[in-house]
Amino acid sequence: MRTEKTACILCSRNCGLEVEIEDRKFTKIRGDQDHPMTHGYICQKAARLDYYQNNQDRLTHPLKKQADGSFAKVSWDDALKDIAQRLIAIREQHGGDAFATAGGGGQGNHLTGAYLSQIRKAMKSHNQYNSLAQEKTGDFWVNGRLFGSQTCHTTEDVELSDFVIFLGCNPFQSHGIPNARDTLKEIRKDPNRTMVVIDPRRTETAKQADVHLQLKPGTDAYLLSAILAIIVQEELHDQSFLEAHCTGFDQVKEMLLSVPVEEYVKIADVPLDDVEAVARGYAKADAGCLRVDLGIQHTFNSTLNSYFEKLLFLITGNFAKKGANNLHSYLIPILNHTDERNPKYKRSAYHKMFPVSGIFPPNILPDEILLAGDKRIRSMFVDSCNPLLTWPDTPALSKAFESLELLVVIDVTMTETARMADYVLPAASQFEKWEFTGFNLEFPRNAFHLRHPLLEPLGETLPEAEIYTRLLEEMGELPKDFPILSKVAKHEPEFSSHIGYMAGLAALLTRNKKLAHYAVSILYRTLGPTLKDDAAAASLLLPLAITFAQKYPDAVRRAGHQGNKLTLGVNLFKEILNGRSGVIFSEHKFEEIWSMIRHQDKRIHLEIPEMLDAWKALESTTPTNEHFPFILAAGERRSYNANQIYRDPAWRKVDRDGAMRMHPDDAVALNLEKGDTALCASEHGELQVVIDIDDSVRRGVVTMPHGYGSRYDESAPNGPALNQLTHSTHCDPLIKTPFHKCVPVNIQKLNTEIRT
Ligand SMILES: Nc1nc2c(c(=O)[nH]1)N[C@H]1C(S)=C(S)[C@@H](COP(=O)(O)OP(=O)(O)OC[C@H]3O[C@@H](n4cnc5c(=O)[nH]c(N)nc54)[C@H](O)[C@@H]3O)O[C@H]1N2
Ligand SMILES: Nc1nc2c(c(=O)[nH]1)N[C@H]1C(S)=C(S)[C@@H](COP(=O)(O)OP(=O)(O)OC[C@H]3O[C@@H](n4cnc5c(=O)[nH]c(N)nc54)[C@H](O)[C@@H]3O)O[C@H]1N2
Ligand code: SF4
Ligand SMILES: [Mo]
Repeated sequence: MRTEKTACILCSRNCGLEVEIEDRKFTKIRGDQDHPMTHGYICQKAARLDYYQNNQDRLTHPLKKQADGSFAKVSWDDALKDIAQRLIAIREQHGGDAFATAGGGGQGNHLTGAYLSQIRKAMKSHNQYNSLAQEKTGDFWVNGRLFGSQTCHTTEDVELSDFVIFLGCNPFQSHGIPNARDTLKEIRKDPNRTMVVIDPRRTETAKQADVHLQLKPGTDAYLLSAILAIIVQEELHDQSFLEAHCTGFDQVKEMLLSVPVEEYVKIADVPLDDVEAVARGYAKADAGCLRVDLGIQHTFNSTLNSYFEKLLFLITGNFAKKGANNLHSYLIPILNHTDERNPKYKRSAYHKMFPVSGIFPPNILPDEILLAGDKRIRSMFVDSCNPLLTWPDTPALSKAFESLELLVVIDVTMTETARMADYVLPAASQFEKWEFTGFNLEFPRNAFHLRHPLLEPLGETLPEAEIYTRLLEEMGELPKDFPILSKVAKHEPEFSSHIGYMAGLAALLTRNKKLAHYAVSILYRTLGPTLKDDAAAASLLLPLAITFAQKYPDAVRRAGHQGNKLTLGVNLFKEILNGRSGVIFSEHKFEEIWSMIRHQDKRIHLEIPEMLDAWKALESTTPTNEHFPFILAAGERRSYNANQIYRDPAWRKVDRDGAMRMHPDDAVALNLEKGDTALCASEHGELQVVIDIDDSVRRGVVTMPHGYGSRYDESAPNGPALNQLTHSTHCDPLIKTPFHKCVPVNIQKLNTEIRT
């Protein structure tokens, strides 16, 4: 038995863990007190982490689909050779955009994305599809316009705020903020702090709030414009902040002065007094803070909602200060800036859709495969993602994947998507290799946790770094060795801080521009073998740490790292490599935020013409009708779901069926009781569900959990496979993020069992 440090990989918080290991099993799991952000905090989900590691669906060797549909074991060499040849043939016959990738990292593994992106480069493809573009790209697009770059991402200082609004998020279950349950408890206990929740359900978070605005689903755009209007009509906006830091407020103000507040509040179906109290309280707070998530992003007007949300903290000056919303810096550059007004960013072939932050939305994918004719996507790599369950419109996506000439899935387990693949390549699990997350989105202090392997890779599994590097070599894109650079790396004395190596690498990439696309794999093959504890896959952190330290030397020094211009970044790299609980890498000052704004005038541009047009065109619609009278929130976060990361249903302590929550009055009207089975049908598909009676939901609204529906060990689906009900066209017209929280459905009782 031994004890090791690592982190939980089930949500973006990646809480630090201490695990006891016996015979490849995690026998005890507790929070790591030494983790610089989470300080020992964990939630109930982490305790059952071993199911991720050890389950029947774990892959152990490469598999190739046979003519009869079954899989046969193949060697890595044969698999990679054949895949390489087929990729080259597709690129030569149809051009690079016949290839696309899906995924590239889940909640805890972003190292793989850096290696996967090189395959897109090798294929000359722009087609990056990722789950972020079915939730957050509306937010990123708005950031691009407001701050000048889609990489300007906002974060929230909830812990130090005195007036927090949780808008369309349920941090008690979904986390998303540091040490969520402790943080919520502290706000609740403190009479000088206010918590507001805006959510159609009386969630676990709402139950702790001072004010809960239980709005009608999908009406956030009305409620938010009413709140903004009250603030401006009562002159509670921060004029001096707006004058000092923003442009375009006049156009926004003009719109706000004409908002019919009472009418809009009525549409949202919440008490006007409460709305006014929230507007006034937030505008007058010393440090108001807004935290949002899927509740506004997965519903009607999602991009406009993101715009309103940001206007709210900007017009009240709740920005760039303690306890408010802020920008942050990145050690791992997970987002790009791809402004659609710049023709250099290619659009998709069929929908002519533009990427946001470099990413295309899953909602257009079925059509880009099935309907784009000669320009269609013919081949895909899917890594750390299970689109067949998690992306909208399973029937359409399934048909599309069926038609691909080559589908390769890289995963740790056999998934619904993997079952459709021509090749399934087994990755070592996140506890069998070096890994990290790029979800380090905090300000002013930010931490990074490089996790070391705790176990040997299972069977023939390989880390993605090795899989993709070998594939590039097989494709003839990357020489098998770089003798001079390897020699420099090997013989450079420790005290020289990799200066000779970095100079050698820069010289190589300048001489051979094409190789610059593969810098990550070159680092892996040359610097990698010289790093202790076989940390080769993490060698890309050297240039990233150097770049970060050059950009923010003061923030790195404030975080406790030392060194001169040449050595500061290298020292940061070394501390990251050696730290087992994670390290603080930056400590910013609030005034540094202004230099993070990317507009040349360093101001925030409040006027976004597309959003003002969408605002003018706001039209109150009722999604339900006589055939589909209920609104289904398709994808709720609960105590025992964690995306599709676990496959063995035994991990769930409660809610094994992933029951549908329904208001007691609706249940009576449908003659349903707790535990009954019913048929839930949308216009596009149907699912059998188990009913739970719950008065936390509004009448006419039902909810089902995300993260169910997998066919573990080839068994029947475990709970609702929600995306059988969703459709790819039910999405934001501009950014194409799905309206999962607002799916019109009908519900019919199935069993006729008579109870006594
Ligand atoms: N337990 C658990 N935690 C998770 C995950 C998980 O699968 N399980 N997944 C992780 C991931 S990938 C993500 S993106 C986050 C998501 O985290 P959240 O967004 O916080 O989670 P959800 O429960 O999907 O949705 C949040 C809330 O939106 C509300 N809502 C529904 N419709 C509307 C509406 O029209 N307006 C408003 N204002 N609210 C609405 C719902 O009632 C719900 O309480 O969670 C992360 N954490
Ligand atoms: N209807 C509906 N659909 C939704 C949602 C919803 O609320 N409603 N939520 C959406 C949201 S917000 C998100 S973020 C997505 C999430 O959905 P996905 O992007 O599909 O991500 P995960 O479910 O986390 O899938 C992770 C996959 O990665 C694999 N994996 C784990 N570790 C590794 C590793 O080290 N290497 C490799 N190669 N693979 C690994 C797991 O086995 C699993 O198959 O789902 C979305 N889908
Ligand atoms: S699920 Fe999220 S909040 Fe819970 S322990 Fe894991 S990382 Fe932390
Ligand atoms: Mo997500």
